[in-house]
Amino acid sequence: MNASKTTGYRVLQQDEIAAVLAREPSLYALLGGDGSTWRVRDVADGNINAVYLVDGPAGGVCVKQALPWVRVAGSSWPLPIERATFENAYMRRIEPIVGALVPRWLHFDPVLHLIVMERLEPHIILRQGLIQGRVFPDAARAVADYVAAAGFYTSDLANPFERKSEDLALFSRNVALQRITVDLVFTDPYSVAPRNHWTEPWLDAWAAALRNDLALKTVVARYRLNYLTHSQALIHGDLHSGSVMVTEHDTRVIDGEFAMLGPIGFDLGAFVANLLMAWFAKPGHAGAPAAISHYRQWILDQVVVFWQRFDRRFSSHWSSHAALNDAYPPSHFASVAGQERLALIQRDYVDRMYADTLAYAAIKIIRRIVGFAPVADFLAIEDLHQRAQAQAGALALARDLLLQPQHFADIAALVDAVPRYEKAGLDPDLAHRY
Ligand code: SR1
Ligand code: MG
Repeated sequence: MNASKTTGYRVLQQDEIAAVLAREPSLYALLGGDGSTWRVRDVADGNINAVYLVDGPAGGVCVKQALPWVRVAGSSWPLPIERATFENAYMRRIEPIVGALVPRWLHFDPVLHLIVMERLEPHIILRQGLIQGRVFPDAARAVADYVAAAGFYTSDLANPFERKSEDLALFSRNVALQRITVDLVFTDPYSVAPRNHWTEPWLDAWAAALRNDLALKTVVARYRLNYLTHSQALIHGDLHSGSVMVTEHDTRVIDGEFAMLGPIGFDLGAFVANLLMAWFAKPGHAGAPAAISHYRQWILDQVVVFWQRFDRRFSSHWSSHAALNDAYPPSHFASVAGQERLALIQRDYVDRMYADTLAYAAIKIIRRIVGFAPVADFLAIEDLHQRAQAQAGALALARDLLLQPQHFADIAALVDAVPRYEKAGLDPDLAHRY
């Protein structure tokens, strides 16, 4: 569908963008001038949508249009344009909760399925920054704050169930993108699927081992079901390092089109997975050995910062939030004993999210190495044998995270263990570390 007579939707060409924006008075004023000199650049970087940056004499905006297909695959892979409606609804819901951790939302055109948001400048995609070996001192903390606030304030812990039901009714209709996740994240990597790719032939044995490991597929199935049924909070649904834009002192989460009611650990695991993949890929990128080793330590430190900050912030939202909720009604826990019990309940709740985080991180790592949509961190390693060695290390860690989580009892144990997987190697039978 390039154009639809019934809905008025059409795929915009780059030279039409300025005229479409100029129709909207607030955008016309924000960009300044008369529109004829606005500079429009195609900066699409993700897998799915068209994205443009538009600069005028007074300011700039970022424009995102949902295409009727997956951008990197073309018209052979159709995808409903309504995903932009869900992204708009997610941002409207989440912005009052997370404030400046997202770009300012400027406009949504429900006919063209076009989103206009603040142009982030001089931000870059976190994944690119990690590949370049740049340090972003606040990023892990900020993303942790985002997940803690968004997760807590959209959960049953902070709302009467009627409010949560409204979110559920709306976002449970975002099925096209959930289908992508079910297939690409949870299912295809463990099957022979036409969209799967890996670093051939080096990872052939690993791909086969993942397909043939019934114990592993049993754990993955448990988490696929958890993803489908555990409507814990409104989650972002695709919180990898390509969904975060950074400067040294500012961090924004973007791309909420996969939003759904799901387990908070799915978002936490996505972010942890992408930090860990950056760690495994790093020796394949340019740089002096000492600098690379220093940078890798910084990445592992960020995994710890991320989890600990999330734990602290989520727990403190819970402790300080007195509003009506149907999960743990204040009337049940008002006594001293009740408060003590609530503290234990709180600890258990966060511990369960930690377990989910590890499992989803592992599943996210596997999907990026033997499924569709590889990450640039590994693709930046030109030598295919070296790339496969780095990926094999990440796969070996992921497998142990799923099959032997008891060895990663807390975040310190996780980051202590990671370097042991560096040389896990291309033979999956020899790659076990426990
Ligand atoms: C067809 S979309 C492939 C992937 O890109 C997105 O960022 C999601 O991670 C999705 O699974
Ligand atoms: Mg995206």
